Amino acid sequence: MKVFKRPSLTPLAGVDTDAALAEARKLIGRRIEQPARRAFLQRSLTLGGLSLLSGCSISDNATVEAALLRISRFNDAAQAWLFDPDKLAPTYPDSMITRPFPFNAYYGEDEIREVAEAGYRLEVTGLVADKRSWTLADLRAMPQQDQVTRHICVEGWSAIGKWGGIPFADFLRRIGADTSAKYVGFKCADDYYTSIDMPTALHPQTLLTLTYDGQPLPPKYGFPMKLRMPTKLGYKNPKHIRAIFVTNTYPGGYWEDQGYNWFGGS
Ligand SMILES: Nc1nc2c(c(=O)[nH]1)N[C@H]1C(S)=C(S)[C@@H](COP(=O)(O)O)O[C@H]1N2
Ligand SMILES: [Mo]
Repeated sequence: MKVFKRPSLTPLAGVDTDAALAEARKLIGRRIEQPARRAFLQRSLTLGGLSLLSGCSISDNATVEAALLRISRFNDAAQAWLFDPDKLAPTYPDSMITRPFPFNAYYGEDEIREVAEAGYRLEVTGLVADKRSWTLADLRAMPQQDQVTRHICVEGWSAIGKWGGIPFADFLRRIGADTSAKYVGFKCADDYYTSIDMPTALHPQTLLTLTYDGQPLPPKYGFPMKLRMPTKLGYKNPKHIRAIFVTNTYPGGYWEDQGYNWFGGS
């Protein structure tokens, strides 16, 4: 049985929705530079979208205000790249790493999944030429890269961390993935799952990470593997990955299937 930590969106009672949305649109207008993008976001903004963007379930005027405040505090630079598919996400010096880096999952820290290295195999299926599974040693033998980037969670926090691993585009090429396919899906050892669009999978900053801060990824950050995408919100970054598949059939995701935006970033 699944335990959902976050409340689902509640119906609106006593909320001046028109005023709230007008205010949110103003906010977006001020913050997004390109007119076409701004117009699109302003047109497509709904109260549900507002609550997804802010991680608040909107139940009264006070939470609408809290949601707006959270969005308005959203770092300007982060927002510029989050909504722009052509830009690279900012990177930071090691001195800016958030210590300790926060833990988050749909369960508490007392239930962190311990995946054993012995016997671990990464399964690869779907539209790929080479469906052999991978040991961690196989993965560590591929060329690795580091990134120090900001992770943004819809619950209203962000933190800078340092991850190392295989550029995911290299991995996809190595397994002969059909890169004209629409989706890459992920199944995790804790029953979490998510999926991303192929352009994001091929983005130069998308890494199949095996390390955190120079050490093997600890269990709380997703041992043995987390897909790290600084262009996507936290819930799109799967930890404890046990299977990767390439497909044209929409795979959804743990939070996405409960109403979180599937794109979840740029
Ligand atoms: N397998 C798995 N991956 C997951 C989650 C989860 O519950 N299970 N939570 C997601 C969310 S909402 C966030 S914010 C990040 C948290 O990563 P961290 O613990 O390294 O900060 O993991 C994401 N990936
Ligand atoms: Mo998150």
